[in-house]
Amino acid sequence: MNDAPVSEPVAWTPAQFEQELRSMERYYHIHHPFHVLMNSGKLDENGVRGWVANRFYYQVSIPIKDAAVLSNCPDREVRRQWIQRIVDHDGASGDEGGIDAWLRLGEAVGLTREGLWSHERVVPGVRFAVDAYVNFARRATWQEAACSSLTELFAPAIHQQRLDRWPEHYPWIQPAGYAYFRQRLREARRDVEHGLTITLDTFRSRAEQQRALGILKFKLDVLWTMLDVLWLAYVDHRPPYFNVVP
Ligand code: AHQ
Repeated sequence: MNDAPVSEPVAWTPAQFEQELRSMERYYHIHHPFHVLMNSGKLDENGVRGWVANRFYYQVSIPIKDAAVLSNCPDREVRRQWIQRIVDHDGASGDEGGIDAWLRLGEAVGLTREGLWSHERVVPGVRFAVDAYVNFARRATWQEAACSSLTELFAPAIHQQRLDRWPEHYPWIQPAGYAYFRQRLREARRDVEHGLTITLDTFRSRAEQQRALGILKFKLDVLWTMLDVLWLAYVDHRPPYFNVVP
């Protein structure tokens, strides 16, 4: 019986680790059938409005998530950078921020601000997925939560795809609604640089690096699951309880 200790696999170099993180793009929700349908112009108006209203719940949850990261982080330098994410969404004097831009997207697709804030269109599965992300950030270490935000490595492509395709596919959407996707192109790239530095610096052993991949997969699952339930509601026209209530 060979009782030599099983040696842990060698850690990836930072470049190899970054490549492994980027290889998770194959699970990104740009590939979900809902996004494929929406970004090829095949979603009806109610489906687009439903997506905007459900994603609003995600958008207003992001600053709460980022405040949880800050509350867990003892490093002033990290907090000084991370706090910008809250300002990007909540806005500050003179800049209404991403949440207001998303409200303008809502108005551009024919929704009202009051309706968006009421969350009346949010389906339970979207709420559960988003709340799982916020609660993860509350109980995880700030470095683990930073790692989970790295789905934004892949976000510029999906924002650009909307900007490139939606005006032609959905001419009924007021162009003012696209401001959010444009501003997010810039913000996502800046945020990812910070999140990637934290992740590459924190997760050093191979076991820690594998854990980081698992954390990223959890967040990819959050995004994918949101679209699973939106497919049921807006493509299959089987919203929750469709068969038991008139
Ligand atoms: O608009 C998005 C946004 O503000 C964020 C914050 C970031 C995070 O902290 O997890 N993730 C994220 C994402 C936004 N938009 C999504 C989209 O498809 O429009 C992509 C999403 C992400 O990739 O995590």
